[in-house]
Amino acid sequence: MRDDDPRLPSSPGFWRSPLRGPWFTSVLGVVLLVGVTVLFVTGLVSYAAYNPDLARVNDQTPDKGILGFYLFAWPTDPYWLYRLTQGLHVTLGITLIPVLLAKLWSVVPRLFALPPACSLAHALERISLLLLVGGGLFEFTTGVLNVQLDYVFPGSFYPLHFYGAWVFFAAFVAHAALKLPTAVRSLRRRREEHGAHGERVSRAPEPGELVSPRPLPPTVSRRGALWFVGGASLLLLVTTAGQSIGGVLRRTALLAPHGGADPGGGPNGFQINKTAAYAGIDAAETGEEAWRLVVTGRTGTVRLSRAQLLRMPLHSSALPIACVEGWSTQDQWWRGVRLRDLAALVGYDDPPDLFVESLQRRGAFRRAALRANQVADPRSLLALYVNGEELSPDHGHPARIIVPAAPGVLNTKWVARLTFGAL
Ligand SMILES: Nc1nc2c(c(=O)[nH]1)N[C@H]1C(S)=C(S)[C@@H](COP(=O)(O)O)O[C@H]1N2
Ligand SMILES: [Mo]
Repeated sequence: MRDDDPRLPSSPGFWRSPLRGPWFTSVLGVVLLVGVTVLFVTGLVSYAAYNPDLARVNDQTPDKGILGFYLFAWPTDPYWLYRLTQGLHVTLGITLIPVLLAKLWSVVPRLFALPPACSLAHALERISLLLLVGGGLFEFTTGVLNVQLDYVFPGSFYPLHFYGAWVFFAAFVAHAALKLPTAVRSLRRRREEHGAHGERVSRAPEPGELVSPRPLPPTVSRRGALWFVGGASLLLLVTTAGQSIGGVLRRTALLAPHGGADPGGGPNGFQINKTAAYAGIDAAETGEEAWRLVVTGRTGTVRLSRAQLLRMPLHSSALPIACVEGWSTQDQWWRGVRLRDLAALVGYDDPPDLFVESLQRRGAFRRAALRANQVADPRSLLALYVNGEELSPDHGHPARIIVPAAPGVLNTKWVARLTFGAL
């Protein structure tokens, strides 16, 4: 068998699409260069929003070590910050899927090229490509599975997606640095082939290894193929973005997950993540008789009934819920007791960090840690009402946390216990 036997994928003659070529690959590459960079940055930023460095409960990524070098105290302003960063992260990630697939398709002959390596430098380059392609597929797959299938890797999604992101992005930077000059050259060359009004001036065949030596007759132009990829991305965009915008546009989010719990209408009629039934919340524990909020701090522990909480000063704030999965609600009017007033009750004029525990006995999100700046914000509440009505069981009755700009997962529902300063 010879190396150039066109029946073998290792032979350039095996690959016959007339679309493959440096221009096609470069256009897709430049789109990904911008897109993946935005994904990486919004991903890191959204990770910081979890307070992963605050306590083991929020995040179990072990030994993130120097990879956590950039972590910072997530602000509470603007109050829609996480809604923006995570909406962008998820929506852009989904929108880029066709571009990623087209890019991989456009270079697939390279994957089979033999010999596997002709020099050490070449071997290193091919290993970096393995990390690039593997890392890219891994990040996109885990991201989509997490959004669509509701945490298939319970608890372990964060470390997987986080470590994967660093591997992928490191390989991505190396690849971009190596290939950008070639990409720019082939894009420029293509432009020079077109006159001032876009008419074709010359049609020299494109050089480069990606071009098939024995192409089949074209059924679509390269430009047409790009329109097709762009159209697929656009379709994903318009069927996804609605979940982050919320309100009536949520209905356009055909690809949004969680058709499951229908929030119904009325004041509590907005997106529900986990229902009370799912979380195993027993109505007997949440009733006026049984439920007590246990607040612990410097001066000891106090137990408050709902009636006692209602005698404290009540405040309102308009805040959204924005989930890591990319969906958000529009602003809802929450009413309840300020977290900093509860901190003052147990001896803190200057609120410290806060550890929140729910009535829920199992499940990843039954507890969360909030940072002092989040507790101190006057809009941060232990909410008892939403939009003028008592919280529904599914939205966390009798009381839930709501904090500006925080990821939904920190807005603990069915709160049972608040521990200030214990972190
Ligand atoms: N106790 C408890 N609180 C919880 C959760 C949970 O599963 N259990 N889910 C969190 C997540 S991931 C989100 S996005 C929000 C969703 O709030 P909602 O269902 O009222 O929209 O609640 C948060 N609070
Ligand atoms: Mo969430």
